[in-house]
Amino acid sequence: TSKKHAKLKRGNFARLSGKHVDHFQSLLGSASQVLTEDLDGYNTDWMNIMRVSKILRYCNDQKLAVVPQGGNTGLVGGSVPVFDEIILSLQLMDKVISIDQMAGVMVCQAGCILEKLDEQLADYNLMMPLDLGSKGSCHIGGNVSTNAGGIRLLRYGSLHGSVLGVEAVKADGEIIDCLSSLRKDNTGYDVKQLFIGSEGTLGVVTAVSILCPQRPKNVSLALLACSTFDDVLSSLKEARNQLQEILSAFEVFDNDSMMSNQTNLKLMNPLKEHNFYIVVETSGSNQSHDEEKLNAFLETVMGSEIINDGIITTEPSKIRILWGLREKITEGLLHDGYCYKYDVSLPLAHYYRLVEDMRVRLGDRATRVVGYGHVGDGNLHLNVTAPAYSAELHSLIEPFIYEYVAKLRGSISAEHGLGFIKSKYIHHSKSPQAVVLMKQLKKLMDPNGILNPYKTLPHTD
Ligand code: FAD
Ligand code: S2G
Ligand code: ZN
Repeated sequence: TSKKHAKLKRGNFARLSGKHVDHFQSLLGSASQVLTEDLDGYNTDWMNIMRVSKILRYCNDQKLAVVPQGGNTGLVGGSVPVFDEIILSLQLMDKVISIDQMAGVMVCQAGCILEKLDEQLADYNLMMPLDLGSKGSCHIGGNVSTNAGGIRLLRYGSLHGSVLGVEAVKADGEIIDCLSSLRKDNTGYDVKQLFIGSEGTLGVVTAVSILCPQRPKNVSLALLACSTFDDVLSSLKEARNQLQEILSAFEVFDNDSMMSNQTNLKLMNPLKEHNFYIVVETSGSNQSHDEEKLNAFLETVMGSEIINDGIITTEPSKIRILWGLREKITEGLLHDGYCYKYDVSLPLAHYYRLVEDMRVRLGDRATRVVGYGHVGDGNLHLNVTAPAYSAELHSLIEPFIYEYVAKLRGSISAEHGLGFIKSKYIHHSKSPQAVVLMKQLKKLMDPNGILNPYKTLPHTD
């Protein structure tokens, strides 16, 4: 690993020894074979909050660096060691603690898988307030730690709003119990917010209390197509105006993304070829009311030729297929060879101009330059693919893209976090004073710096 990070010096952390492993085994008791044996099928909840606390206290005393790990689906290198840090997996802390159907609040352990939580909530007519393409593997603890966004943020907001409580363990083993389920509690600083989005650098999240919306009675999905990005924005404006509270997702992807789906994943484009495709999802409780609003919206956008083509369905299996065209873009692009991934927030007027400018800048050095994402949140996923990694192509993309975004006062990481690969670019989106304050908080909460070192905060200066 040190070759990978030639320039980066390993921090002065201890090296794991047999003495350390013996101690961990003494802490884990009968569960200790988990340390050496394959975790699959291991079905006893061997790790509880006290064990996490003892493990961290020991690591802190011994100056052993630790990487907290959830579903390992993060995209910025935050959940894997940089040198020889110990991985602290939460995957076996996967219990739902309570579901209050009346209040619409669920409390669960950090290692619960997002998709499984959503399935369990269905029995209570509730749902998770977030939905990501990685839902089959990502953990709620990882979602909270990355402040994950996803396709439902447009309707249900950020985890900074829907997470009501967090239980976490600090580097010294101290348990911070903020596992409230109250909607309103204005007593002092809202310290749980420190663990939301801090990517495992301030504490290990062990449990979450989260507000779960009512599960919609009917969902409709429209895949629309148009020629210009201005048409996309006009459709967004019209959707907000006419669909209002039933609008549950509004995603865009360009034809280059669609071509990658078709070529690399053999997915079918149900429409003719167009420059842009839009996924509009409505979720409501009254079928006829919802249909009336959706039809009025479609009449407006198709009638005024903003939209040239489209299909609509309420059939769950067809909805999944159409969502797949958007959610599988990530997977398809990897078939081109190497993928440079960027997840930025931009003012909507510049949202797609960056893709066009990047295409001109890279020319035929790139296989594909695609733009897709949560346009309703101003969040663009710009991906560049090539047959293999090339330092020359990389240097044409970075720092150009970060400077471009910074000039427009956008964010160089809208939802994926900074992790290891983007931490050094934090100054493009945060003021020097803010970065100093972050470092002071880190020093206060993790004085030995053992939690996820080299991540989130710049490790240069
Ligand atoms: P991991 O990858 O295991 O960890 C992520 C970070 O959180 C690391 O820094 C890790 O140290 C820390 N961490 C994990 N668990 C804990 C814990 N219990 N306590 C403290 N720190 C912890 N992200 C989005 O925001 N929106 C999307 O739409 C989206 N779509 C995706 C689609 C695909 C196909 C893929 C592969 C990824 C996508 N992601 C998306 C990125 C990723 O799924 C999210 O960042 C997710 O929240 C990571 O969860 P995880 O459990 O896999 O965390
Ligand atoms: C999405 C997933 C990862 C990527 O599809 O919304 O967040 O950047 C992304 O392709
Ligand atoms: Zn995304």
